[in-house]
Amino acid sequence: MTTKIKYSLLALCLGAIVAQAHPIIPTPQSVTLGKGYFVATKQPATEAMAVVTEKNHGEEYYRLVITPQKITCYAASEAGVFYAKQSLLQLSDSLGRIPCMTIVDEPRFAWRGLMLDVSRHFFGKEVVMQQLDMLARLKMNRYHLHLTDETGWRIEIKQYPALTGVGAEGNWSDRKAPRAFYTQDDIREIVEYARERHIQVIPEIDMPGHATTVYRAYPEFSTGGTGRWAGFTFYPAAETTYTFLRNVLTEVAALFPAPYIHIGGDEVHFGNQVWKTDPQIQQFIRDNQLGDEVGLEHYFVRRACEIVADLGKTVIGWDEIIESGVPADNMLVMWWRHDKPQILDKALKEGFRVILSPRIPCYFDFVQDDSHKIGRRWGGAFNTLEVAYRFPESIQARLTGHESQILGIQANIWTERIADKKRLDFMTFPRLAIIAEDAWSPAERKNEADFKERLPYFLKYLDTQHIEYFNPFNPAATPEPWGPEKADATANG
Ligand code: TNX
Repeated sequence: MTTKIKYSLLALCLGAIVAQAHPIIPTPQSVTLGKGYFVATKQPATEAMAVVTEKNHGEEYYRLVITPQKITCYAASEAGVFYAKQSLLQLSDSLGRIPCMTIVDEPRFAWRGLMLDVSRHFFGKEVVMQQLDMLARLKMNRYHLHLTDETGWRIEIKQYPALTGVGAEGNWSDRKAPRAFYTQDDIREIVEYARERHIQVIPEIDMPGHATTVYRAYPEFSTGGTGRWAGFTFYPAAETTYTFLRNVLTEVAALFPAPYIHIGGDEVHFGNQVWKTDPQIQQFIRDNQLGDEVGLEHYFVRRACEIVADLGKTVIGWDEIIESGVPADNMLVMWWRHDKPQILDKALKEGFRVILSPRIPCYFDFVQDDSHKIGRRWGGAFNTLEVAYRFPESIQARLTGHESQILGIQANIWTERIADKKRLDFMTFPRLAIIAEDAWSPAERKNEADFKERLPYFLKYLDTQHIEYFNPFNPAATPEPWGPEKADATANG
């Protein structure tokens, strides 16, 4: 090799390293480093940022130009300006110095989400707001609240007060825990807090399964299985059930400005044994030519979709609902069964729009280190930081040709084994930062070694916010926090 070629290769490598040398998570689409610093005289440094509106860009696009003299943000909308600020906050050191550079940035996916299960264990609005702050910092824009399940109904519905009466009592680890739920005012506050951070809040009312709280509060709308599955489902064969749902969803739709309502739709077969023996249900199946209990389940989903459509919203459901016969244009699907990739293939082939949320690597109730004892594994597999970082490239072959149908990525925190904030944060961080990068940064900009260089800055930030996390650089320094023992309250402990 000639010396000249050697030097150009070296320059190329250095160029690649230098181009990445910044602490921003998720890493931007392009960064060109300049010379010197801008020194902010006021804190936060965002105060010094001038904004220039520049049309003809995506809503979330921004260009940030930092010179020793000034900081300018070019963006088409408020969202872009907001994301420029997040980058700036991550760049500013404790002396208010910001290295000169130009960033041109835009997200890879439109849907960058986090779901919190507040049914199994409830988390109050302060916790929710801190999660929203962290989502904003990481340029994420969807917050899905799993509000109802077997263990607790967590949203006030004025027309049916028993839902948050007996329905909000207890949780997964303590059946006698005092009532806990969001009032409608709490929800309004959460929604507004999220809106200020460019985050849409999506409510989920799970049906026809995972509805045991309704059995406790209004057994007339309920049926289910036997033993611990008693009351697991709504009663699918009476018009009164659908009227009840319409009334509930009408209140829900009015509280959440997001154009979506999530209706769950998962795991009905766990607890619908009574459907097989109840004469009225069997008659209903015959009268409506539904074939069998699965046909009835699909009928239920279609009815729920109609109600949501009447309310001017689009349905989201767990991947089971692609079988329901609802046209692909009318709903969004969350693919969660990582062990059933053929469901993802089918959804894409049939034209559904899909949010990628497979258990591996998107479920934060799975352990993140082999030394951790509490939390899920799947046939030995769990969600390490590396597995999370290689997503969705790890399933790229399935996505190719369907790019426009992939809305984005969402992480889900199921809380059977998470009963307090300490463990909640430990299971969330730093994996949330990884999912954020998966969802925002283009594949060709992702680089595991470089991410590991940037992550310590983020961990330091978590320290300043008193947020617990797992430290992958020194696992012994962050021992696994306590989580509740398995109870018999759900199938998924
Ligand atoms: C499956 S994901 C469930 C949840 C559990 C979770 C635990 C989904 C649609 N259903 O009810 O909490 O597994 O990992």
